[in-house]
Amino acid sequence: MKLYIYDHCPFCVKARMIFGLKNLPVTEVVLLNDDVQTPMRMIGQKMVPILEHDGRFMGESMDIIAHVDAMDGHPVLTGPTRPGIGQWMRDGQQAYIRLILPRFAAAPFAEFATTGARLYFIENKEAMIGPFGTCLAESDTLRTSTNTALDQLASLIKSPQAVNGTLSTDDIHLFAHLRSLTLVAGLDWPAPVRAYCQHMSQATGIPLLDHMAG
Ligand SMILES: N[C@@H](CCC(=O)N[C@@H](CS)C(=O)NCC(=O)O)C(=O)O
Repeated sequence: MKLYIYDHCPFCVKARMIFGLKNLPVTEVVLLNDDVQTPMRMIGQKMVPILEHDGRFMGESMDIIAHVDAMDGHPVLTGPTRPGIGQWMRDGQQAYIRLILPRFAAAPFAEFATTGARLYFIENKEAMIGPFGTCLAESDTLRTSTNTALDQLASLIKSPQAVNGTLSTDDIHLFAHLRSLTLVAGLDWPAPVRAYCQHMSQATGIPLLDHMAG
């Protein structure tokens, strides 16, 4: 199986997670961010993640996860979800987007290996949220609200192994979200949230982004 991704992309992190959690081999292929043709040819949209399996292509991270988790008859995402986890992510979404997009754009990800690929990202995302310079100027305020939210999340985490105690799709969404936030320098990570990130990073084989935080 091959998984076409961008390294920064939280939806791709979700799809990558299931392979790590199930210890299944997959070849990850990082596309350049301005490569429109390859994803268009595969799924008719300029969108990742894309799974290639037995000559067929599948888009949509959660479809890929359901497909891969069911493949061997031993699913790992068996636990119930809790509405509070999804709500926590939705509540912080605006600050999250404004913190992470400008930092994605400046980081040394393989999908931005060419200037054209990086510019493609910047132009597209600035069209969505406005100039990155404005977002970066708001960093202190955005960090303050995110720190408050991380404190709240600490009390929601039942175990470093699984936010609700047993692995579920909440872990897929939450780890993908938190991994992006590790690119933001100067956040105060409560110990339970940090332990959760570290455990999930190890269990999935997906590195956190602290080493390139800014
Ligand atoms: N619904 C899709 C969303 C995937 C998505 O939004 N991917 C983004 C990257 S994070 C993308 O490919 N956007 C097009 C682009 O960046 O040009 C899924 O969950 O797989």
